[in-house]
Amino acid sequence: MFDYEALAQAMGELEEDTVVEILEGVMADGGSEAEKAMEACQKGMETVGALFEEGEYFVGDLIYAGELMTQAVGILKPALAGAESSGPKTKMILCTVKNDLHDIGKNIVKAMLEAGGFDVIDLGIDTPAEKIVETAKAEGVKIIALSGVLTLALDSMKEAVNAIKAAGLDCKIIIGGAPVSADACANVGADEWAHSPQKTVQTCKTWAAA
Ligand code: B12
Repeated sequence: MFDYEALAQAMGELEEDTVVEILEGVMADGGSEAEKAMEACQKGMETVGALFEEGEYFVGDLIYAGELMTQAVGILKPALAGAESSGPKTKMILCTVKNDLHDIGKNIVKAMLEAGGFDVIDLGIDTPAEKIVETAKAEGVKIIALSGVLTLALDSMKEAVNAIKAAGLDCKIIIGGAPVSADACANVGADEWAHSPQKTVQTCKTWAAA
């Protein structure tokens, strides 16, 4: 059992050496506790966000926190993603919506979807609605996952859902990220919402099998 409080604290205080040391310890047995470690890292990111709001941290700290979290995900990824499933892959689109540059959560979801048997077309960050529609048409995609971390991202998600519907595309849409909730989902007009990458994989599998 690792000291996950210490991990969350080290992440919040941006102590790279401690974070890496604990995570390498977690991975020593193949990463059976990788999910707990990931939760602790996310808790640490919440501290980073709070300290930023309080004016204690600045944008430079957010950038460094982003790099540290990306490094943490890289260490834990082999255990989080699990075994790659075999068989035919369903194509789907994943992106961070327009005006939002956060991609750490999206990249975690991507790794889990790929391990769950999806061929993920990753459109990256700050993705305009037109690009999503264009790609869905060109690739014949039936499942679209939209990520966003800023509260403002909900407006871009709504714009994207409206554009997908206006183009007459028969796609299922799931939204995810910190500001997403059941109410937000209803307002945006998406089919489903999730915070956990695991729920995303389950939902997309159900859609792919329908
Ligand atoms: C790192 C970081 C950055 C980095 C991002 C680097 C990167 N490559 O992503 C940088 C420095 C670029 C950045 C910039 C900014 N940031 Co910032 N950032 C953060 C921070 C500290 C961590 C975000 C993160 O990666 N969390 C860890 C990941 C793993 O969590 P996650 O994204 O929520 O993803 C999980 C779930 O939500 C879910 N999920 C995610 N996507 C999806 C998709 C689907 C389909 C599903 C189902 C699930 C799902 O799965 C993931 C794993 O569990 C947060 C604080 C916080 N509490 O989150 C602030 C935070 C998000 N940032 C904030 C702000 C204000 C900004 C800036 C405006 C700062 C500025 N003044 O310039 C800019 C905005 C730039 C822009 N236009 O996007 C605010 C947002 C406030 C708001 N509510 O809108 C926060 C909350 C900080 C705060 N408390 O003030 N930021």
